[in-house]
Amino acid sequence: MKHYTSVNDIEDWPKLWRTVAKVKENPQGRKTLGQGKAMCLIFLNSSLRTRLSTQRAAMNIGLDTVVFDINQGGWQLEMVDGTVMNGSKAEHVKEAAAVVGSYYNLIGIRAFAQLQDREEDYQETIIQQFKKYAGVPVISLESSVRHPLQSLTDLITIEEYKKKEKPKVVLSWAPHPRALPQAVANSFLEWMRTTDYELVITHPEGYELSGDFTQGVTSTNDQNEALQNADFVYVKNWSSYANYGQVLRTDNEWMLTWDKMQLTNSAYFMHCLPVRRNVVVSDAVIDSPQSLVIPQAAHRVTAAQTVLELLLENG
Ligand code: SN0
Repeated sequence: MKHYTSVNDIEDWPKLWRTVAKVKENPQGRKTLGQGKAMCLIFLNSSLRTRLSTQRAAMNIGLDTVVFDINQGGWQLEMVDGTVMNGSKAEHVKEAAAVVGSYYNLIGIRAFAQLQDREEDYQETIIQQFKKYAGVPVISLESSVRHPLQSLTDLITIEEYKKKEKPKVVLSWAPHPRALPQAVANSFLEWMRTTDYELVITHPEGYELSGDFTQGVTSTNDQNEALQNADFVYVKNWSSYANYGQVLRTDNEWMLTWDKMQLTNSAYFMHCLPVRRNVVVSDAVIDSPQSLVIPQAAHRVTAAQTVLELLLENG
């Protein structure tokens, strides 16, 4: 594996699963793999799980980390090649990425969608530019389009908790007061499509995701219908893709409640966190034994460590 920015970066699935199993069994099993090496985690946006789980994973394999909240103390980076830089941006990513790459063996970067210009966001410019200019492996810590560390976590969690070979997995939209990116949902679909699970997506009209991610996936605007016999319910808000970045409704009809959970096959509840209680999901659901949010979040370390090990093994 050369970079880790989407599901397509996985070259060897059997090896990935062998690594996941070893990391789960003994997280401290390869304490010297990262010795003498270091990773820089660059954040343009807030983080709790991604930052702390990646640092914890690095610790387990002896890899040093530095966190750089680039908005606090870094230069504003110009991302577009060929720009006349006479505005507010002091440094071009061409130099910045190359310099960080000369100091560190791995670079992680988080850059959320801006939700203003769809074409711009969907080019994933920041991650692409880092891949182009850093000269070292780049790990997405959530880009404008994807969140692959979260999706690997989700897959590991479903594999661990599933009670049948092909569980029914439902991705349900939920309300939220703010406009959120589509990255978690896009990425979840991209990863789930590599499995033979029964996958269903449900959302109100106007919340269709990009066809690149939903192609071939069963979709319905009837949440109750989707929830019938579900084994896993993955809830997430995203803003509109068609009316890009807009919040089309804020009523609570689509909140996941204990009543709705009764339609399912005693489904497990999943969410990437952070979650707005009693907006996205009711207390009764998230506080029930069917909620996986804490073990799911714990597997962020499993996923990050697996990815770091696979990248470091390459050289
Ligand atoms: C981010 C998102 O992409 O939806 C990160 C999820 C891992 N979530 C938020 O920004 C939530 C912010 C809020 O105000 O609830």
